[in-house]
Amino acid sequence: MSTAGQVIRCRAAVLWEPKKPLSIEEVEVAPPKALEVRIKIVNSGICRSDDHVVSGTLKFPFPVILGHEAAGIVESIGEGVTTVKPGDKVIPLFTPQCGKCRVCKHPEGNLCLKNDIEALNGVLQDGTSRFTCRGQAIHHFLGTSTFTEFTVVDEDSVARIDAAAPLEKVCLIGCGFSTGYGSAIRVAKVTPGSTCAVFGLGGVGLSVVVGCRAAGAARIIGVDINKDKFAKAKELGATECVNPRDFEKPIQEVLVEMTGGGVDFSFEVIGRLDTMEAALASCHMGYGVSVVVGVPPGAQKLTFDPILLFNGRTWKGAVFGGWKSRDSVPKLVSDFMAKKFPLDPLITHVLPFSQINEGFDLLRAGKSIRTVLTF
Ligand code: PAD
Ligand code: ZN
Ligand code: ZN
Repeated sequence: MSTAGQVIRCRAAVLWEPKKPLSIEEVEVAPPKALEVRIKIVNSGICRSDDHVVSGTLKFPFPVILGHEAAGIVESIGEGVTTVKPGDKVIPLFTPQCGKCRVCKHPEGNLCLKNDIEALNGVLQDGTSRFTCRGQAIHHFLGTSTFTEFTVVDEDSVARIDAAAPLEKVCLIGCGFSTGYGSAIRVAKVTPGSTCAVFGLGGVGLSVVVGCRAAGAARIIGVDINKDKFAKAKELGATECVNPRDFEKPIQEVLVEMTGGGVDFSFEVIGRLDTMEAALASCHMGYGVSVVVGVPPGAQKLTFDPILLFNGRTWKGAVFGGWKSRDSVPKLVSDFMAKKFPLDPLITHVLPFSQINEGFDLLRAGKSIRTVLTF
C-alpha cells in the first residue's frame, strides 16, 4: 500500500542532548511539501562530523536526527519535484546545489547559498522540520538526517544515481569519500610527480590519499597518531607514514626535513587548530598549498605567523571536496562502478541500524574507518 501523502511512523536515532548516546525512537515523518522528497534510507555511514555534534565540538540545536552520508530510495515526492521520482536510487546531499545562486553559478564554487552548514539552523529550506517524536519537533541535520528509516530533504539536496549502484557502498560518496577525493583532485589540484602530506588517516583522510594517488603524486606521506591506520593508508597509496609522537620536534619540521624544504600539497583532515597550522607550515615556501578539510572546532580562533602566507604558501579549504553536488555525485557513482576508485577498503564494519551507538564507539576508539549501517 502506498504511503505517499501520509505520515510515516518509523525508527530513528534521536540525539536529545550532547554527550549522550543516540536513542532509537519511534518518530513521525511528515509527507514532503512542495519541492521536497521523502527517502527510504537503505544504508548510512557514520562520519566524524556526526560525532562532532555528539561531542559538542560542533554546536547544533537539539534534539536532532544526525547522519549525512547515505543512500536510499525515493518513497514519495512533493508538488513540483521533477528531477527524481518514487523508486529512484538516490544520495542525499548535505551541500545542496540550487543551480541559481551566486555560488552555484560560479565555476569554482560549491557551497550553495541554500546550505545549512554555515547557519546550522537544523531545518529544511522552508524553515520547518518534518520530524516529530513524543510530540516534539526534531531538528534536521545539514538538510539530510539519515539515521532514520525515512527522511525528507529539499529537491536540491538529493541526487539520482545509477539504478544498479550498490547502496551499501556508494553511501560513502554522500560524504567521506567525495570530500577526501575532491580535496585532492579539485581543491588542491594535486599535480603528477608532486609530494603530498595527509594529516589524519580516517575515512576522509584515506580518501585524500586515494585522490593524491589518482592525480599522480609521487610521494604521499600519511601523518597520524594512531599507527594502526598506517597499513591501510599504504594499501591505498601512501608511500610512507609518520607518527608525530615518535619525534621530539614538531611534525612540520620533520616533514620539511624529509622532503628537502616542504611538501607541494598538505591536507588537514582531523579538525584541530594545531594540525591546521602544522599542515600549512609543512608546505614548501613559494608555492605550497594547504587544504583545511577537517571541520574547525566551534568558537576557537587560530593565531599564526602570517609570514607563512607572505612567503608564498596558499591556505584554502572546502566542504564536500569542492564538488558541485548534484552535478558530481551521479558521476562519482558511475566512476565507482567503472572501477576508477575503490570504496571497499574504507568500509571496515557493517552493523544493523539498531547498533548505531556501537558504530560511534568504534570510531571514537580509532578501530573503524567507516561503519556502514543497514536499515
Ligand atoms: P576520523 O576520526 O575517522 O579520522 C581522523 C584521524 O585523525 C584519526 O585516524 C585520528 O587518529 C587522527 N588524529 C587525531 N588527532 C591527531 C593528531 N593530533 N595528529 C595526527 N592525527 C590525528 O575522522 P573522518 O576521517 O571521518 O573525518 C576527518 C575530519 O574531516 C573531521 O574533522 C570531520 O568532521 C571532517 C570532515 N569534513 C568534511 C568537509 O566537508 N570538509 C566532510 C566530512 C568530514
Ligand atoms: Zn561527513
Ligand atoms: Zn545554489
